[in-house]
Amino acid sequence: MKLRHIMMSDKFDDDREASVVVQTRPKTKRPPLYKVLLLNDDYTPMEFVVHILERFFGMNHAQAFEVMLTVHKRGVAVVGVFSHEIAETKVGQVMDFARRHQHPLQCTMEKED
Ligand code: TYC
Repeated sequence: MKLRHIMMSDKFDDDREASVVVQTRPKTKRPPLYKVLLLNDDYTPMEFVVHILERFFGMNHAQAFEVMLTVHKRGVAVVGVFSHEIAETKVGQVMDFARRHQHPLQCTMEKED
C-alpha cells in the first residue's frame, strides 16, 4: 500500500520538521480485459470453426454454430473476453490447432476499451 507523508506545521526547536506517515486509500485498479476475435476466411470449413468454439471457448453446439455464422457473414466476431494471459493462451490454442490442420483460420486479441 502507498504511504503518504504529511508535513506538520509543528517545528522542533532545532529546525527539524515533524512529519507523520499515513496510509492512503488503496487504489485497486482492475487489470484490463482483452477481446478474442475470430476472423472469416474463404477456406476453413464451417464445422472446423464450430469445433474450435466448442473446444476452446466452452460453447454448446447451437451457440458455436451461431457465432461461426456471425463470423462468416460479418467477417469478424468477439468470441470471448479474458485477462491478457488467458486471451493469449486462447489465441495460441486456436492458431496452433488451425495450423496443425492446415487451415488459414486467424484469431487475434484486442484490448477492451
Ligand atoms: N467462410 C468459411 C466458409 O465458408 C467459414 C468460416 C467461418 C471460416 C468462420 C472462418 O472464422 C471463420 N467455409
